[in-house]
Amino acid sequence: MPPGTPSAGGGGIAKPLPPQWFLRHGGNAEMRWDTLAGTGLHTPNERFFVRNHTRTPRIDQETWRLRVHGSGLRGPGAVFSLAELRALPAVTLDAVLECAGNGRRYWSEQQGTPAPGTAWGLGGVGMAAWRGVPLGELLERAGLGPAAVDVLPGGLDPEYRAAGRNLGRVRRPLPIGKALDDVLVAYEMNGQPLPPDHGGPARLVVPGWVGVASIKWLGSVEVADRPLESPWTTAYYRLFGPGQPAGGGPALTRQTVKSAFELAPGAVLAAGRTHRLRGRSWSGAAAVRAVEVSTDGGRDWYPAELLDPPSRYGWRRWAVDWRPAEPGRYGLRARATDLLGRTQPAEAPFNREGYLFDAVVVHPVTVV
Ligand SMILES: Nc1nc2c(c(=O)[nH]1)N[C@H]1C(S)=C(S)[C@@H](COP(=O)(O)O)O[C@H]1N2
Ligand SMILES: [Mo]
Repeated sequence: MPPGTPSAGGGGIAKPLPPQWFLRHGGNAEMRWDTLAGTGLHTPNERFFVRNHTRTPRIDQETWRLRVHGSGLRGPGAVFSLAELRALPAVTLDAVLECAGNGRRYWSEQQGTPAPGTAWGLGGVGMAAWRGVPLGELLERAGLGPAAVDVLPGGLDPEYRAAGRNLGRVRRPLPIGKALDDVLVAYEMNGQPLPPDHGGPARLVVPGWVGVASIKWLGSVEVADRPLESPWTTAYYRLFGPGQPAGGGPALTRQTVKSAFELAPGAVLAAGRTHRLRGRSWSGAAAVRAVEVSTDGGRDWYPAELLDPPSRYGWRRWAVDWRPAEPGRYGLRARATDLLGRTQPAEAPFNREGYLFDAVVVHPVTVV
């Protein structure tokens, strides 16, 4: 089928991007944390961040097909229409989706070691209820064989050009073990048909993994009896630099632990009053177990009140009361720990592309 025609939306994004909800980075849109308070546990679709390598394609739901093929299948494979997908047993899963570059700005702002690429604050993340068919179910129906090793989902958006080269359509392999574990082919987001900017009519959702694994506008899935690679596992989305093997680290998989305040950077708060500081924390590896907040430069830490039950792949909201006595500038800190004991360090080890910034972010506020 044709790749679809570009949409007319700003910077290739179809949905409106009101500045009170989004910060623009070229063709990407970052969610603003300061206006998230009161929106509920799930990020509303219209506020969800967008990360496009090129632009949001327009895809006709009637003619859209998902093709499953490759040497790891016993037969010729299978083709699914959207109606066929919707007729299969469905599951709904709360999962955070986060760009591996989320927080990249803090490599320079906080650690003095800038990294190239989109300068996301902490808004390259969102949490939705994804509904769809387990990828494993589709692979079984397509004739999954015992020799399958890797699975390569491919997008229908335009080919991606970088540094004068055409890298082809966005695609990124994942091991069969993960594919059969908890990966979804999602066609609904928060109870609505998957919006065009988020991969409609169907996308992959790879829970806990770097956002790039969750291929949007899914058109094909190759199942191979040998390891596969793509520029998104070789050139991008791996760690290069100090502490990494000479040729770079392995392809990124799980996300790290992070926390964000539902506050604007530089927010102004009144002295001598009690403020309810709110935020959210998440981890790619396990549910968040605890969140602590410091208002005095990281000397003392107080437990935040967790407002949601633990969620394997979702985030948890939290709140803590703060009564600043004295006017001045403060750096608020929030630090989460997950059920595996992973926590946020004071400093993140540098990597050249600036992925996986997981250090405690110092959130500046002014008390007057
Ligand atoms: N086909 C395709 N899939 C894609 C991308 C893309 O540009 N094309 N971007 C990836 C990246 S880097 C991220 S972080 C997420 C962003 O998903 P969202 O735009 O729905 O928030 O989609 C991933 N899937
Ligand atoms: Mo990303």
